[in-house]
Amino acid sequence: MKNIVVLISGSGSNLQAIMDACSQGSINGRVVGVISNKANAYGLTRAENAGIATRVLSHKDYGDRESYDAALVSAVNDFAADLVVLAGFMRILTPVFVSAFEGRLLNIHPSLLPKYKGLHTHQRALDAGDKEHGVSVHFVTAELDGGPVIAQAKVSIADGDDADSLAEKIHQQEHQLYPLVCSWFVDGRLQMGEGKAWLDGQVLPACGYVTH
Ligand code: NHR
Ligand code: GAR
Repeated sequence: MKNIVVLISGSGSNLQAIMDACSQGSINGRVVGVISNKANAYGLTRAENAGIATRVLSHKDYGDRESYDAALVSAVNDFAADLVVLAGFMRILTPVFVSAFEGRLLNIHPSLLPKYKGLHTHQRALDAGDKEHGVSVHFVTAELDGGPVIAQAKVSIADGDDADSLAEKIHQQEHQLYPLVCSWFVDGRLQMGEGKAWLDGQVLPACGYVTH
């Protein structure tokens, strides 16, 4: 059984999908700890309801990003993590954190990377007049939203869609895609090497494994 630690800042619906996939046996692992930088994140309640240990580490209690990240490294290590999953975690991580877990650190980002790195992706896709949008799971590197993409799922943008309706469509895809990628990792099928993502010994294309 592999130990998964999930970092959140908010609702934790992706955390829920991963916990559910672990209890159903579709991920060969268990969520051993959930860490939030926000004390009021609803995802903490989800974890408590599932009997999973939680920790709040507020970035406001640290003088700079590096000292926050050092505390975060030791919190994750307290859980003996094999895999670290960012699921709506909203703090940019410095190399202090990234280098401690590189190659076993994943993020889900609500855009078809390399489009729309950073925040407010749904509104930016709408403002650009895009006809499709989507979600990417990638290995986290020091470059924000710049690590190798593992998998993407697309959604179509219809007339009348707004940022909220897009967020909802994206969430539905995320809840399928993120547990799938986590299962690949804990089964030893997924690696990062030479700056690329590898699945079953094959380099994945730049847009990752594409569903749909
Ligand atoms: N850290 C590194 N080094 N690399 C990545 O790819 C990361 C990362 C940390 C978080 C998630 C990311 C996303 O998927 C993520 C990927 C937060 C911000 C941000 O600007 C940007 C991207 C992501 C997460 N955060 C502000 C900050 O100053 C705070 C914003 C807030 O609190 O609302 O850290 O989109
Ligand atoms: C997800 O849509 C995720 O892609 C996005 O936040 C949402 C979290 O939802 N991540 C980011 O924007 C990272 N900057 P959740 O808390 O319900 O899992």
